Amino acid sequence: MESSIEDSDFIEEDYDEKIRVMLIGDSSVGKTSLLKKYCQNEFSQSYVSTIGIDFQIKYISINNKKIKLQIWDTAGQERYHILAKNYFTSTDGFIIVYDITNKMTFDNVNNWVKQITDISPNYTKTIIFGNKCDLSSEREINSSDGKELAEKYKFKFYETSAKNGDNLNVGFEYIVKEVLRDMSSIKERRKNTYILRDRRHKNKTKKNESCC
Ligand SMILES: Nc1nc2c(ncn2[C@@H]2O[C@H](COP(=O)(O)OP(=O)(O)OP(=O)(O)O)[C@@H](O)[C@H]2O)c(=O)[nH]1
Ligand SMILES: [Mg+2]
Repeated sequence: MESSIEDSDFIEEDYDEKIRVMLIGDSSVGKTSLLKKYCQNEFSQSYVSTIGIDFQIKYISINNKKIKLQIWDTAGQERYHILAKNYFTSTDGFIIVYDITNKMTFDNVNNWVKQITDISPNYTKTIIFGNKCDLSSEREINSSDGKELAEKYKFKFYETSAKNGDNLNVGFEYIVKEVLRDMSSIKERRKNTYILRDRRHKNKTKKNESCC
């Protein structure tokens, strides 16, 4: 389901900062499961592929600040990638997820990094999750390979499990802290994104006026 990213729904609420984080990665790596485990402490073995894009909200406290964390869950299926990319510029931090039992999803991390850097500004924060670390007997990617890949991009790396919750709190908190460290430039970027969006909207309205 497509969700609205308008800012007006945040105005009256009690929080110090709002931060938008997006989960990206191949189909079936566990993005939706990670979100469910982190937000609701629930896990299901059944697989329902995400259609389009969706988000959930979680309030957390970091550095004595109340953070409204909006976590976007994207679909791994190729046909929805363009939709997700539309939201990249308004995202503060990315979590690239691969499945430690599926080498192809690990190899594709490079493509996901490229997609982010093609569209998003340099100061966007990114980390990598090697998910399903509870399935050690099916492992295709060693921990050290995940770490090495992350180091190549200077990203932080965690092995996670949406099933038992391994490293979820620490991983999400890390990306939030990274975003908070850069909050002033992120706010500047947000302002510019809204100005651009507003101009596009006005141009559209003008066109419609002239044709009627
Ligand atoms: N054992 C184990 N299974 C997991 C884990 N995370 C996800 N799964 C399973 O992997 C399958 C796919 O999980 P999803 O969370 O739907 O994957 P997704 O990345 O959201 O997939 P798309 O929506 O298609 O992009 C489901 O059957 C989950 O139960 C995990 O950490 N451990
Ligand atoms: Mg999903």
